Amino acid sequence: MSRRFQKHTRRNTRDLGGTWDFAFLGEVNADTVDVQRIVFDDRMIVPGCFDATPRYAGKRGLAAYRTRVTLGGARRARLHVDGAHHHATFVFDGERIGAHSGGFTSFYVELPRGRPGEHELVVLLDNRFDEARSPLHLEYFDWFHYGGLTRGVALEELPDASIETCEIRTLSFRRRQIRLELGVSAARDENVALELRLLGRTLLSEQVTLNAGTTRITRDLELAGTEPWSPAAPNLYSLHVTLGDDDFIERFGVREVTVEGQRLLLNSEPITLRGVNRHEAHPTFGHAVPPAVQLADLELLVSLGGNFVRGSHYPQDPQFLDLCDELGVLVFSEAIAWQQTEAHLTNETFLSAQEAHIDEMIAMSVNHPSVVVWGLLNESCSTTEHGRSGYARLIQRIRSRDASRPVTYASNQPHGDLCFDLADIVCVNTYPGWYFGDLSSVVAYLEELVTLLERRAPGKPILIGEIGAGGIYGWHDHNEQRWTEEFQEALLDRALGQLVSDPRVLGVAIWQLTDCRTSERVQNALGRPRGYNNKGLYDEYRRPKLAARAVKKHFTRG
Ligand code: ADA
Repeated sequence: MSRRFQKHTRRNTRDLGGTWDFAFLGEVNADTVDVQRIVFDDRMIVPGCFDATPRYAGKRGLAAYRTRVTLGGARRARLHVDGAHHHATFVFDGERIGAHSGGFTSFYVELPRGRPGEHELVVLLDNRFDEARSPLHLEYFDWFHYGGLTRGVALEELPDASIETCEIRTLSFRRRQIRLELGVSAARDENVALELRLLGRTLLSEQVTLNAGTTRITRDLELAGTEPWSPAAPNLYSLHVTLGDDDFIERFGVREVTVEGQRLLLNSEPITLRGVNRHEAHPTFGHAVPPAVQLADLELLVSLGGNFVRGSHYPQDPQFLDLCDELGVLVFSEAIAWQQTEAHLTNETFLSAQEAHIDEMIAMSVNHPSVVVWGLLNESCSTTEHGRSGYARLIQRIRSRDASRPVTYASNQPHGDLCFDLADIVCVNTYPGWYFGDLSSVVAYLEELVTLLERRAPGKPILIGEIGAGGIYGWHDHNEQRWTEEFQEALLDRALGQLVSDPRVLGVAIWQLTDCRTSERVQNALGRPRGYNNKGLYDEYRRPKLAARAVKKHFTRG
């Protein structure tokens, strides 16, 4: 919930983070449990993950979180929830008022109207695997699904006319021209004052007519005195929108991202992407990675000469994106998925859950200049006509919500993929020397792969979305045995040596920044010696492995 800038000065908001009452209920149904009879015999930190704490480590089931909220005189109040894992039911004074499925995105829960005073808020969180209830969190995925209120909760009290959405896109970086689109809701037809301020100056001040229900307000603005945002000069500006009694502050950058042939252009200049995949996970904190660790992750990346993060395989914390905006790190923001089958891609429950999740991802990240690419459906069924229909529908959903960024997906089927034409960037995950071939074949394989991709998807930029090898921290063997740090270093040295010097390649994201815990179904852990995905450049406590040295050598040379 904590952001790197203040979001409101008029709207009454309160961070509900802190210590909440807690009860682990286990095999209990959230729809039928008698909330009044829950015995809250423990406490839990929000934001946090209950199943990353020693007492509940690895437990799956229903958990109850309780706090008290005090409402003032406003008729309308709501919760702003930044990530609830992975199915949440909201109970206000004993009444079920809302539910949400799927973690890693922000959403709102309206509270009953016109009830000033103190109230009990209970959130029932279910981290069990249930394809009907939580279709976006499946047990076979190669990461550990933690449960909890991972990124915080805030209370907002809203006036009758309020700003629901605020989206800022650059129309022309040269003319410093942006388009502001506001989504406003009003209880009745009324005229209110709209004011826009930037850099201490009033850009616009006028009366606007709102209709009862929702109104869209669009204004194109030229921002004198601003400089474009880029990795080298990550200039950020805060636009303060005041509408009647409500307000909204949004931080943004003036920058354009376009694809031109095989190149990705930022403000008309070609850029190359040198980076890592990042799971938002930590052994002590689960998915609730604290800001200090988020910043350390970015500092590690930058110290290697990297400029790019693929948020694998779900939207990253808004505060992490704030830091990317500030540090000039480019982000591939990915909707949640992992090796979805044709059955998923033709299943209405899955597809509509994806659409809702895509909408939430875009709503929460659209104003981050660091986000330069949207992604979806990691390594899913892109090789059949039915699979393609799912890709087409979801890619279209992204484009309809935001046409200002290229769209891609990471394929692991370079030969048989049938969807490359649907994407703006061709992205392939590949593990030469690890899942197939040996060290000596890595360079030749990558050369052939890029040639194949150029043929199969002519004229599109080529991104290597994952490449890497396992390496267990502290395991050494100078014969370069698999799983040693030496092997991992040798493989990345060869792979990056080839990819960084190939002008046909837009970029590469190494698998992965740090090790992460994976599914408890160890039989699915792809022959790993522990229940961890040990392919990080850093171990799970962010200690560097030898491979970081090889990465730095190549990332800092071009
Ligand atoms: C895949 C997948 C990653 C991870 C990786 C691995 O390419 O996209 O999430 O599972 O393989 O470690 O095997």
